[in-house]
Amino acid sequence: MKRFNHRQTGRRGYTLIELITALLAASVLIAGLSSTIFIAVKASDTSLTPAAAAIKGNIAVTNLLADIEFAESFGEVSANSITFSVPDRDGDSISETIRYSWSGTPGGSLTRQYNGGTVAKVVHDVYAFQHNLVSPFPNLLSNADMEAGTTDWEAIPDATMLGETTVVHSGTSSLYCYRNTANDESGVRQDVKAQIVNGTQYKIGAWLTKWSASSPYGVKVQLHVVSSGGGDQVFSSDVFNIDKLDFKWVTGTVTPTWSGSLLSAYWEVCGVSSIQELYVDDALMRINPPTDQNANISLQVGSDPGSWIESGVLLRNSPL
Ligand SMILES: [Ca+2]
Ligand SMILES: [Ca+2]
Repeated sequence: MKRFNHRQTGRRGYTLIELITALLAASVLIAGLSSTIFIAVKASDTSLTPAAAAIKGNIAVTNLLADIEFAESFGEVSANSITFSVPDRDGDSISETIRYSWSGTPGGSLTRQYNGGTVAKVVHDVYAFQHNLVSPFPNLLSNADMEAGTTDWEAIPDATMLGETTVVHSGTSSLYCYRNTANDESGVRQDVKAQIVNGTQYKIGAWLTKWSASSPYGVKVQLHVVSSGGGDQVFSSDVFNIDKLDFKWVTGTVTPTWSGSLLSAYWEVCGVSSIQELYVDDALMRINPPTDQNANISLQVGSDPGSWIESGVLLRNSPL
């Protein structure tokens, strides 16, 4: 009878501690592998079908158009970037500045920056971004935002003007003006004799408010020209009423025409009924665009041209 040596031929079982240790090691390994796979998939984003990419693109374009529809002025306008301001959204009477930008590198992100804050990604994996916006006609006024204080500005006759740093529409400076005697008007002006062209239509405007809580003031912006043939002529916007510490955009389109030689020309803001005082900021005088303005935006998310999205909106404030 053959005897078997148990120690030589049999197999010992695993202890509970060994099993638990092995399971723990395996779970750590699996967790590491799965996160690596997840990162790799996310980086390539190969799962994005043209239809899914088009949905992402459509959401981005819709949000951009919702911002730009209410643009009141444009700053930087280039092939891949658009900067514009929109009316105050947070109740501080200061407009908000929004910038959309794409690097131009296929696969880069379309970004949005709000009031110079963090650059946020709107949508990833952008392969094309186009718009029909043109550089705005330049503002013909100098120191139009009053950030250089009273430089290039003067009070209208019978008024006094000061630099202002507390009540502002944008930045840190505006102008404050007040009448000298009870029957005068307050207002400011800038010499535009070198800029103005006979028979050209201009858009003029300024942000205005006042300090006193008395009844609203009637105010207007205008081009005031004196020529040898036409004498003293004023081309004014409508009259707007302004209230206490609530900046209002006072604007109009005017076409100054005169005969003979031009003797003087001023962009002016003034009251219409012996108003006492005014704050003035962000003044404008520029050639008026000839037609209604649409913002058309195109976006392609992902490398497949089938995801191309194109949409547009009428700019409510015709700010270009
Ligand atoms: Ca604001
Ligand atoms: Ca300012």
